[in-house]
Amino acid sequence: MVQSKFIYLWILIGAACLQGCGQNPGRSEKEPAPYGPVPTAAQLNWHEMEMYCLIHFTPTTFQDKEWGYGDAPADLFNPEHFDADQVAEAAKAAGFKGLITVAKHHDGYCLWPTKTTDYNISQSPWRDGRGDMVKEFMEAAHHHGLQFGVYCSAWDRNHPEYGNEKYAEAYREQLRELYSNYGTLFTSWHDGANGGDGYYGGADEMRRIDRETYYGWEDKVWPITREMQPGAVIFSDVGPDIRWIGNEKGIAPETSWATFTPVGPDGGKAAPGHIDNRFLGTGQRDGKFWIPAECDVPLRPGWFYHASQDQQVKTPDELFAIYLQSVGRGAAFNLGLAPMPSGTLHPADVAALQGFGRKLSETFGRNLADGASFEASNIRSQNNRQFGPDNLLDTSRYTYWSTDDEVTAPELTVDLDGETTFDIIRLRENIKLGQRLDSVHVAMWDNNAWVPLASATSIGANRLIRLEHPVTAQRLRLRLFAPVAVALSDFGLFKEADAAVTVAAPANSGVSRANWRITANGAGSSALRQAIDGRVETFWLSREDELPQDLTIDMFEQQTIDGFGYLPRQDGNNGGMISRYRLESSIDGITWQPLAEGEFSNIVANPIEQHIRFTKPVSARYLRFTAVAVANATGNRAAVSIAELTVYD
Ligand code: FUL
Repeated sequence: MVQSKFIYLWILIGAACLQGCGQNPGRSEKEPAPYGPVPTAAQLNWHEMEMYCLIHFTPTTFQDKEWGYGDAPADLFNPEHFDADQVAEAAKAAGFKGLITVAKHHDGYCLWPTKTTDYNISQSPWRDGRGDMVKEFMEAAHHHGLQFGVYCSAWDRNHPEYGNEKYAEAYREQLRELYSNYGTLFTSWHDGANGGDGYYGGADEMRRIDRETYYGWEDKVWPITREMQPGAVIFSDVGPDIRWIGNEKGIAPETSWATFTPVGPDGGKAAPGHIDNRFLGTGQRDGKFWIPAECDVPLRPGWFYHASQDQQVKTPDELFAIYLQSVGRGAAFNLGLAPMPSGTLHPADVAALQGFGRKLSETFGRNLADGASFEASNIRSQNNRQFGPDNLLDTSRYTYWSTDDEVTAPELTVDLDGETTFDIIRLRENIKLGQRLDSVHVAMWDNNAWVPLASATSIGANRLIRLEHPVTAQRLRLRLFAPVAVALSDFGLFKEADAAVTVAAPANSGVSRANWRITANGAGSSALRQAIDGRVETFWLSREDELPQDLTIDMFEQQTIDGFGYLPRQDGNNGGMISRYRLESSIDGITWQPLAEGEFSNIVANPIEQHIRFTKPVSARYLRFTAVAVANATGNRAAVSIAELTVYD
């Protein structure tokens, strides 16, 4: 008995010593306790990737649309020069770390030989019906050292059983196939667009589903992903691993927390396409789960290739600005790539990607803070070097400077190795310990005083602070505020490099609108001028009225034209956006010829100019543009909004 007490005492002393004696204690006993939710291993991998591409290439490409209706003949898809390697190589050159292939988009066409539907690649003349495009993209990704992921649209406008349990099970089976045959996936990507009108095996009708319950996301779908692809993060607007930022511009708000609590629009359970979207962008400081954001944006205005957008490829500078506002705000940058019908990326796209890659590596290739010395107001565990500020300059995201638990507002002085000119400051936390910092304030020593330089909230995995102008300094000071001990893992200074190339000729701005007369619903030219004033920020909003509503344009003289553009309002509100249209032309304003009719797909998430290309040039003086349906309108009455109307010759 006495002996066992003695042994027990020694064990206690030993344990206490492990915690407090010596300079190299067991790390886990000394580390600050994690704060709030923390990322999983799959999420850590995703954070480290920072950027990846999403490839849209289906029969919809061949129809020159953004959303296929599900009625394209299966053999329409025939990319004669398909080259997955060219796509992967261009993505790699830009510094992207992964490729996601749209294995099936809303048109329902499967790019792999699935057993779940005949509407798939085996019905295509491509590779004599024996091809597997998902596999070719996967092999190309791996060949270039990129991780691979899949997007399989839940909404299927082709499947005859869409809306009933048979399709819901077929969808889950499609995921099982994709999870079985295409290696280790880094993500399974899902969007919120589901339910609406479609071909549905010829039924050609509207099918609404209960977005919360139909697919069985939580009970049936996510468990398949977890079991078959445990390393994959699941993306959708509600997570569960990665959330949508809430726009398709690629931009996160300045403050964007990785923590978030998904809630349905009614306050109940959330599901993809069924969410209270107020906090998608900012996240929530007290969010219950680690669900960081992804910013998705296409390289061109649309997600699919349209020859009419060849002049509108984003430039390396634009891509860089997006990078700063996505990756630089703790989110991921998901860039949409769209092969041409031939099966490769347009040369303008490749040039933009290469230029962006060069700009990124020239800017971030060297940390200008290298060689700096630090003085911290506090270092955890009596200046234990394991927690010292030198960790800020190694390349690990997980070694860090930390303070004692009670020190939650420390200060760090940085003496740079000589006068240094920079315009980007990088900060990172060791997110394995959660998102701890409330804010960081940076000042520079100038004229014998500390001058405020920049402040930031929501640091997390990566925060890039872009200064308005480059500054030159030798001493900087960081003041940090957190509810707990800090765990800062990185400090970097960079100077934005000049763009390596400029791309894109000016876009066609359309025929002159100077002498147009335009009338609608009793409203005359003056009220409607905002729809043709050349200013994208103004828009015309009609009175709420029965649909359809039309307007007439008198171009003053007869012209030969081959296209029409409708730009929806750009103020962030989606009221009055036209989702179905009709367009007619006339020479005398009395007899009218039908020109085009159809859908403006994805207009709410991506409110870009909707370009209607005529099958052949048309001679006309008058045009009648009819709003047949308005997005999100309930019932048959709606107001119609128009930022700009353009006619192309
Ligand atoms: C959206 C879809 O509706 C678009 O067509 C596109 O695929 C985009 C990436 O996601 O939700």
